[in-house]
Amino acid sequence: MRIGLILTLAITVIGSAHGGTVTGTITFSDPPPTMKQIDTSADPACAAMHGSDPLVNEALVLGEGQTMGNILVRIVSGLPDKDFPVPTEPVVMTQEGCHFTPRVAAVMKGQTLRVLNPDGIMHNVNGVPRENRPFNRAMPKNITELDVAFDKTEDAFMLRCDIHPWMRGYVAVVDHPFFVVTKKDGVYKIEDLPAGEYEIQVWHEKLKEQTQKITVPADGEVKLDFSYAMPKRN
Ligand SMILES: [Cu+2]
Repeated sequence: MRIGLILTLAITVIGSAHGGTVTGTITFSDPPPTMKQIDTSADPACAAMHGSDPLVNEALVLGEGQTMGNILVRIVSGLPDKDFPVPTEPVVMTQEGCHFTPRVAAVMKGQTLRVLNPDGIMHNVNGVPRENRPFNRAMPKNITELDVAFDKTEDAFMLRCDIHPWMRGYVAVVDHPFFVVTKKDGVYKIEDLPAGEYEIQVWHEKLKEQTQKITVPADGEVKLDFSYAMPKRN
């Protein structure tokens, strides 16, 4: 009986160490624009990879119910001022099929961003950060992997491939682990937050950012949805 009691107590303590959760869905509220097909004919190798299913502009990626993919969701203020452990696993983006996948990613400061080129053709990775050091590396077909890391936090900046001008990727550098990039289902979940008041921000490459205040209770879950609309033309 004694052992049973001790186990129960241990589980309770682990449970409370998990902290609070903030979760929600990001949707697009307007009729979606038709995204243009990309003309990849400048590189027949890219065109051949897509055949009858050509690439389209991925600046707006919607799921069922107009949920939005490629939204970076992160806590932007309220966290304790401390160093959070940096994952040893890299964040991986690939240039496979002549487009960046995922198109949007975030890494922690000091964490490796690994860009793969499995296409067997020439790409390059031209990163144009403002805070961190810019980088521009050729990815000939025999270089299938490029590792980069960043020593300053930075809002999302663009990655390009100059050989295929339609290729676009975005990378943000964060100094904590409380961020996520949505898949097509538009759902985000940020867990293990200490109880407290925060600002949470969503970012889209064209529709920019929205910030909201939230209060996260210990062990509780806060639900907060966001919605984007087409920008108003003046
Ligand atoms: Cu390329």
